[in-house]
Amino acid sequence: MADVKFELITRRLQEVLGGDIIKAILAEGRTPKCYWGTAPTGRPHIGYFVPLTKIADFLRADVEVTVLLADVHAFLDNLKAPLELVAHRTQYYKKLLLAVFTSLGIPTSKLRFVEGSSYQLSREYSLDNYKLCTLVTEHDAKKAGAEVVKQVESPLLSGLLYPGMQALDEQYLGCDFQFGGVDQRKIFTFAELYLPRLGYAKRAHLMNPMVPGLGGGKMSSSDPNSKIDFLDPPEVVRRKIKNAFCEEGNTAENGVLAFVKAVLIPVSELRIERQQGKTGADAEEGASAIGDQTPFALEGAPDGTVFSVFRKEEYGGSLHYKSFDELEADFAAKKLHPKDLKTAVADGIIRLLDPIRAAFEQDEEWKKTEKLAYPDPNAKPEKKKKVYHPPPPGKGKNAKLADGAAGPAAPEGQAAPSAHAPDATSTTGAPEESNPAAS
Ligand code: STL
Repeated sequence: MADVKFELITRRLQEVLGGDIIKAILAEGRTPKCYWGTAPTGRPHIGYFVPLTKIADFLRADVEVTVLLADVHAFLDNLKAPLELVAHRTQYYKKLLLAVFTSLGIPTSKLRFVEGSSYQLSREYSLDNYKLCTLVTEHDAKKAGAEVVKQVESPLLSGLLYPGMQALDEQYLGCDFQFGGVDQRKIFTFAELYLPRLGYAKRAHLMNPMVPGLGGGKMSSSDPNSKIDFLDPPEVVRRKIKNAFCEEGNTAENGVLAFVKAVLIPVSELRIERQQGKTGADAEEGASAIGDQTPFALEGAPDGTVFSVFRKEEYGGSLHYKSFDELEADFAAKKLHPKDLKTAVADGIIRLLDPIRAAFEQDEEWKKTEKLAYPDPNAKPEKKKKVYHPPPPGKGKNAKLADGAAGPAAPEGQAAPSAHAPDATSTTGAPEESNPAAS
């Protein structure tokens, strides 16, 4: 039993550090606890299906999963999420992640969502953060964040705090292992080194492979056409897939093939396993799923098909695959044309996104949050409010009044506030006409 769970927890990962920690917990019959963190910055794209399908495995192995909405990290990283937007983005991410989990048939009652700011501003956490600052060299902090924190010409101090706080999150969220992409590796090894120096336990780290974007490069690139948004309608999905880099016979840097491998096939397998009654730790798993829950196989496909590609009879008829390796081999041998593959992948993505967009359309609060979280950059800026600048002492229309009479009266023994003091009336920003003190 422990072996089966360990296999489920670690399958399809690129790397596992500290697997013995998890094995020991399972051997004792205890429930491992894990967390996955995401910083609510830009609009999440369908690359998020990759960690989320892995989280489905954790839950099936009865792991307690926490999703950290790392709101403080979202602005520590070069203000990727400006402070005034971060709360809205956190809510947007939460709504979206809940809808995606539901669409995958993952019971969200098994998940705990935590906002970073709910504990990262506490006295204890702050003190640990400062303690860590006395242990970590600037060099080590920089190195740890090199792949995750945006690299800029004039690096800010906040980027140096990022890795240390992520390490502390493991302690404060009470996890046994942290899960993330292999891009987090330097932060993970940093945490393994420094948590014990604070007297805390070293945690295990499980890493997913990185999945290339549709341009063949990193999915999180700033080119909006290389990423498919969770709310993109079918025609936009088709256009973006059509423009994706997917060269005949070339399986390297092929974002379309990579998506089949990392998302469509694992989702198909999950659905097939459920059809067979293999629901893992939770018998109710999948019961509350919304949307079509059949694998990405065409009608009439042989049993065990995890991915089908439709083709007219005159082009040789449809293709059915039981594994990614078979699909990849056909593509490499040019037996499968990019155009046919792209159509099948677009169909699959449209099916995955359908219930998520439907959930969005039905949720007025979510729609409002979306507008606030990601305001239209082309919208006309609001007219700037007129700011009240007080005249220097002795000038302006009240200058003839006796000193101090126009402003708040000074209590006995105290000087009247000066125009330069922070509590002077000027800081209200109220326009002169509506300033009762001036009328
Ligand atoms: C991103 C993109 C990504 C991962 C993260 C952020 C992770 C953030 C994070 C923050 C604090 C933690 C753990 C993870 O404790 O792929 O923008």
